[in-house]
Amino acid sequence: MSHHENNPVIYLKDYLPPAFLADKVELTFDLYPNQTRVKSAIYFTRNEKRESGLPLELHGADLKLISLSLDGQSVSDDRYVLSDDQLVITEVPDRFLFEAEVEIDPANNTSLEGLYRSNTMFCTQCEAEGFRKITYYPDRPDVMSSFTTTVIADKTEYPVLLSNGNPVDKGELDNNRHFVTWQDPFHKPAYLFALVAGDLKLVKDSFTTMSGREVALEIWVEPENLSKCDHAMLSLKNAMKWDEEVYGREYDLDIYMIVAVNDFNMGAMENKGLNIFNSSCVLARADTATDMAFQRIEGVVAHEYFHNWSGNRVTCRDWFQLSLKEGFTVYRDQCFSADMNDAAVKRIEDVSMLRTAQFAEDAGPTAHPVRPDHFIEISNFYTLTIYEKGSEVVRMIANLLGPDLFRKGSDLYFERHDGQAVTVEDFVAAMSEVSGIDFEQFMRWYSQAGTPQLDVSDHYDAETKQYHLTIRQMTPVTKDQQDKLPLHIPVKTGLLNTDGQDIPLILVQGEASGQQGDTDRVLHLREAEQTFIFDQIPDAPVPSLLRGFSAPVKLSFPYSQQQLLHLMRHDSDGFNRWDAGQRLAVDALQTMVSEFESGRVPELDSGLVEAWRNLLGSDLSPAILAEMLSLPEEAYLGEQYDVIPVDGIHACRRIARKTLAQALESELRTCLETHQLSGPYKPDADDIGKRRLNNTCLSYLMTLETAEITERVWQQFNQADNMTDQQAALTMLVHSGQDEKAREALEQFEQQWQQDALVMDMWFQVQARRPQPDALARVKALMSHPGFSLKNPNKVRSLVGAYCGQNRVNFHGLDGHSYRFLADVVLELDQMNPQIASRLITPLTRWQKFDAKRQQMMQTELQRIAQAELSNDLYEVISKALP
Ligand code: B3K
Ligand code: ZN
Repeated sequence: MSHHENNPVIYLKDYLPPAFLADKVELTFDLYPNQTRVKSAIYFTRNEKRESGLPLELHGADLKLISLSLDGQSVSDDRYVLSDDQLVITEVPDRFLFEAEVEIDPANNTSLEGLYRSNTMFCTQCEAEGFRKITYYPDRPDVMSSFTTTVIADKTEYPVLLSNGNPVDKGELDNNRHFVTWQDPFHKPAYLFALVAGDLKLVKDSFTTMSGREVALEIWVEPENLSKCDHAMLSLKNAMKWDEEVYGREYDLDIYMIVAVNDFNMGAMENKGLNIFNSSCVLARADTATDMAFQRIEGVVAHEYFHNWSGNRVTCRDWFQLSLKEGFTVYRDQCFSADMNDAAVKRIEDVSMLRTAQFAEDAGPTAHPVRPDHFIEISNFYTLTIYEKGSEVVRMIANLLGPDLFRKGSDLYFERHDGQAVTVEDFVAAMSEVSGIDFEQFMRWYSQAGTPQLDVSDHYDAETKQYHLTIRQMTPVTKDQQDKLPLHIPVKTGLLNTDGQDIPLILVQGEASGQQGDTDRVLHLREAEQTFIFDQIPDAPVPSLLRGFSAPVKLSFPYSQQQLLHLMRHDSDGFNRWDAGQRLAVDALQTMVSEFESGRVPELDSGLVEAWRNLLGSDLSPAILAEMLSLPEEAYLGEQYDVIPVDGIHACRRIARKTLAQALESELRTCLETHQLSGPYKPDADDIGKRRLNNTCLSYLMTLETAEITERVWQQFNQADNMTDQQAALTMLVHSGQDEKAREALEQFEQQWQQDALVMDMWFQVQARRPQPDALARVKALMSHPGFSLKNPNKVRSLVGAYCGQNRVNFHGLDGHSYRFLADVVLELDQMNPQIASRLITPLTRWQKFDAKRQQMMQTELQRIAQAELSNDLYEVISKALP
């Protein structure tokens, strides 16, 4: 564990090109669990972009140096300096061959970074700075090289030996060992290096690219998972085709491999030609995985595949540019999923997540711009801001250019920078060049943190038939930045007449994309305050603002209930139709929360009940209807307050659900009967929508707590042929007040699924989220369950993460026990896996949003953590979060 005082802040402004470039790298791994030997041969050339005479500086961590030579001569002790994280060799020539041998200990590597063991296999995770735990190397993304890798291991225990590129040699060795040599001709940074060794089984397919080349597609898994790979394989083929059609991008190697690993810090990793996946993001079968899991797998498989161009062929100059590959690739995977499924539903899901979690991050102590300008530990910057807000920034660029110019821009970017490590400026320059659009002001989206707030007001002049929209923008101060400047914000706008039809828009003041007379226009907001004037508007319209969520901002407009109902019913923009309903629900729930806080009995506005009744009688698609019937989540409601009334939100949302169920019981039952599914399970958009709608209706009805509904849910739990319905029923039973039924269901589920780690994750999660007050005791008890392990990130997330992050009413219990619990777990975890520890702590860092008593208890725990010897990761987060 390194101490923070040794690990200074790194600044973007200090960037310098590398002193040496690597032309060619040859690696040999002799794999043993505790004593793996890594031999490296690296051909270095001095970089002309830097001054002459600089020493060779290589990164290295947790390595035991065995031997070192330059051009075949061993290096004497006085020519190099070895520290905890570096090897520095002075007086080296301009070109030379560097050779080293090191020893590492994969079996004791619990950080899951570098080379480590997961069950009985060896695997790697190098992004961002994990390669330095494998051998000495300039571990920075702007050093790109070809790699040849030889893997040697026991033939019986590790029959399968994989690395990047194409296999070029293999053979038998003494002592029951064998080897395979892999060659990756594409120059890549070390963070894209990968190696896997294990007793794995193969699911094989192939894809013919648009130029007619055949690519072998391989998914490698543990034997018991062979039946769970079909969906990932189909998703991969769809993604390959989509990237050819939509971006003109073709795959480049002859083989594309995916390996499923149980112990993995994130979702997956885009290593060149050898993606390594968290098993939760590859494995799915109808009876074991929910619809949500199926869709996540489709998205993640595509995301990693799309990185082959946006990330691998064109990579980042330095880690400050992380969103260059991540924001762009998330945008690409979101568009792909929208094309494969229901686009409006996909947008609703993505925006919900952004508005709940990313907005909270952007307002909290770890707020940072899409391109940060400093960090202590880069692993802390794989955030919702880099990924999701980064994607929104690319989406805004795409919307400003339109599809044809955006494609021209991406073509130019990929062609111009193929094989290079580049910056956000290079991406935006390509977009600007093909469109002639000036992005100077827009670039502030990359440098300014915080969620902009738009306050909109309107005025209709019956005399001139003109309609005025005045928009004010303000970005709140964030912990990292005091001064905020106005942004260039695309506000896609429509106006509805009294019949609910879109009015042709003739703009006579203000800048907008599109043609005069179009029914929606993208208004270009640039000033702190600006008025847009529309001409020839026959009657006072209802504005539909920020259609499709055209910018990642909070927008307020003094809508009346009537206006929101009008939008809910008629808006031609599916996203805004949903959003109007959410605004209506937020208003109603906020009213209830004030009643609750002032000791009155909260009552749900009858206007909302009628709106929901109308929804149930409408002809909306099941998927959209399910979204529209769902009340905003507690976390989103919390975001509407400066001080979150945790208990009020929880209580009122429950009351509101029950009120709706009582008032709309017969409509909900009819809806349930109308959308029954038949035939075998299919994870397509239609069936997913129907299952979602049925389970939404059923969970409303479950609040009535009648024996008949409970029996119905119990039957679904028992008889479902798919995990979506089984898991939904389990959740309804466990979260209802009927403890006996809950216990029975959990026992049965455990009996049925105890052999399946991924299904058991759901079993842990459903209990972690249980609203009853016994939740913390249960979570603590479950940590001793044989299926739980603090070393496995999926388990930690399912139990501790789900409890602290999603069970708000219990986590924020006024006894403060949960705060202490989280601090204890994080301190223990930090010793093993700093990346997971520093993520898990998030809920405690958000103390600003709670009342004085809770604030004080949360701060006490943060201070207690700060007293300990911490990893860099946790130290950085704690030091930002402390008052
Ligand atoms: N690029 C990886 C994330 C690596 C995280 C390292 N701490 C997954 C992805 O975004 O595709
Ligand atoms: Zn990514």
